[in-house]
Amino acid sequence: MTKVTLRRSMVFWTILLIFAFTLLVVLLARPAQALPLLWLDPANAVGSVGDTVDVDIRLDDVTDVYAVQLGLTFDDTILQVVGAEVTPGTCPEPLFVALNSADNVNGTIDYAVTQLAPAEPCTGGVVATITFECIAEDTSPLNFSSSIISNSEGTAIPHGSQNGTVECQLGGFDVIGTVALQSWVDPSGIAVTLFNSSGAVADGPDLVGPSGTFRLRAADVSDTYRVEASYDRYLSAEVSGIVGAVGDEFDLGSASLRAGDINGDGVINMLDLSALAGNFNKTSPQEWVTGS
Ligand SMILES: [Ca+2]
Repeated sequence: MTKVTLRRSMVFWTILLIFAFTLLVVLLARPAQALPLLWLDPANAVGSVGDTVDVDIRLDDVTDVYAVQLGLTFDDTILQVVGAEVTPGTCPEPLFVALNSADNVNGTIDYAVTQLAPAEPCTGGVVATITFECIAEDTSPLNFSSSIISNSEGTAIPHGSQNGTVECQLGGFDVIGTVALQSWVDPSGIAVTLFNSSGAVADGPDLVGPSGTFRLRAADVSDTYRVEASYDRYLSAEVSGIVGAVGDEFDLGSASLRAGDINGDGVINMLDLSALAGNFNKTSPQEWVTGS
């Protein structure tokens, strides 16, 4: 091999190498083609127990859509689908709904829909809307179990899918406060109870500790509540007309129960006073006399 041939060969390989490198850079720099995406909006929905929460099934980054069939699973101990079916969306236009059912016992949703000629193919949007009712405080996964997207030629469109969750939080509001006993340092054991407007116990009775503080849960913001604090030999105290919005903290402040209801009949009168007066100046322990 002559020197000239060798030099030409080196030049050739160098050029080839530069070309290959440039090609690699160009290929890597090219933006990735977005795959059509089937997803849930919001991906992580939040609702209150006893209330409903809407989740859209969406299809985006797609063209030429004519039909969709999909399956979803959810936790039926946390969520129920209102009406046991979903609300059809706009893509595909629900011109023929082949399947629309939610199984609230097994936690499954099945939806199949297609457009009909001469409707033009759609280009993404809301496939359907699910209205859930939150029935327990917890987070349910919301997972695609299957999905087929078809174009106007009846050919499957490759796509990705993104699962989501629905979190059910306790609705309602907290009622807080502090209770004490007149002439006594330790309020431990005072019973604090929250009643709803029907007079039923909504929360408690909670027995307070040495701090005297309490926190009760009013679950229904449309209701009006009453709190009562009681302790043996003391007059009870109450606050009524308690209302609040979700997440509120209703502070009742502090209350001191009045001492002296010896016979526990809800009034301090001569009966209590005479019982007390009859024992005036006596000390413990008294003689153990049965029936006295
Ligand atoms: Ca009394």
